[in-house]
Amino acid sequence: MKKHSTIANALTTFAFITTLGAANLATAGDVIKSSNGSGKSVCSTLWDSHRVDSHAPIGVMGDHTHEAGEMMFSYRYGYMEMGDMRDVTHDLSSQDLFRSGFMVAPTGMEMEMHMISMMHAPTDNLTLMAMTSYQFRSMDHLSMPGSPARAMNGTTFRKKVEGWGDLTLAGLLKIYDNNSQRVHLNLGFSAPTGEFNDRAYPMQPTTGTWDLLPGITWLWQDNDLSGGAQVKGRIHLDENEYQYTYGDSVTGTTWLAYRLTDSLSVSARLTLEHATEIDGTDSRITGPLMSPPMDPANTGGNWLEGGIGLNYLVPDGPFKGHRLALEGIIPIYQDLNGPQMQRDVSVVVGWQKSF
Ligand SMILES: [Cu+2]
Repeated sequence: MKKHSTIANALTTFAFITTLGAANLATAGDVIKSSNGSGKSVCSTLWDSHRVDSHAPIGVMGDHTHEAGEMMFSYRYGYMEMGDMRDVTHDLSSQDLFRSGFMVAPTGMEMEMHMISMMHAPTDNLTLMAMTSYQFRSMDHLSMPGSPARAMNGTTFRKKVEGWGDLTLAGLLKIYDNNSQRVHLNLGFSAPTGEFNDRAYPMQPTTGTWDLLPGITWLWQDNDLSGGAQVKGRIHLDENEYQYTYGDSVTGTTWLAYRLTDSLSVSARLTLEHATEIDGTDSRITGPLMSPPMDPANTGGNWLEGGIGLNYLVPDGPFKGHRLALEGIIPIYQDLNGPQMQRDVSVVVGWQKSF
């Protein structure tokens, strides 16, 4: 019961933020201001891609398109921490896991991603995007006290991996533009260029499969407010070299941004993600499942997260036009196919420059 009401609340909030944007446009759509007395630039209803808030919060990908001939380079650093184990919406302790037969309990995980991407617009309506990442993941474990397994008697240990992630290629196709609002389709796919390691499912920087990444993005601008909404999916088209397929997922994001000055905006975002569990089993895993992350059934779930961000556009000097952005993201609600590690805080920091 509680679970359903929480989802309902989340959806209501989600709808509320999106509607707020639409209502705001409806009331202030056609005003052309010559001065607003706050030191911010003159506003019109024409889309302004030089506004600091014309880019979404930095954790949102494929959010904007470019004008014909433009290029953009970007670098993002992402950090995510995961903590306590959870099954559905209940937290589980290491002792709970040992009691249910596992020999090893994960106690935390950290992920770091260095993401580089490039955008190029051959026309006003089509922007091409390429992105890849280099990732570090580490997981902490506690072995069961009194374990019969050698060297695993109540000890803690950390496993670390690193490697290249997959390559994402996308076409962002603008299908609607009335100056204050824009809509584009995200037509992307992911190629399995990343490297597998010898650890469990959550530690892999690659899906190992060709994935379709369809999506749609809506953007709007008003005098000092702006926002958008995006729905994106990930559909895995085949199975990877170890005979399994990560779960398909769909993510809905909506955000609002407020322009404090010409060079600084703040944002608030809500993201709801649903992923199904892994299909198949890693062919290298044989024998008993010592720890929950070794079980493909312990993947997928529903995550509702909220983010607060800052976008900064360098106004003058040698770095004029460079964009710097920061976003902190915290989980609001998680319903996991478990036992599975739950998300804690994430941070995304980024640099972008168009030419
Ligand atoms: Cu761009």
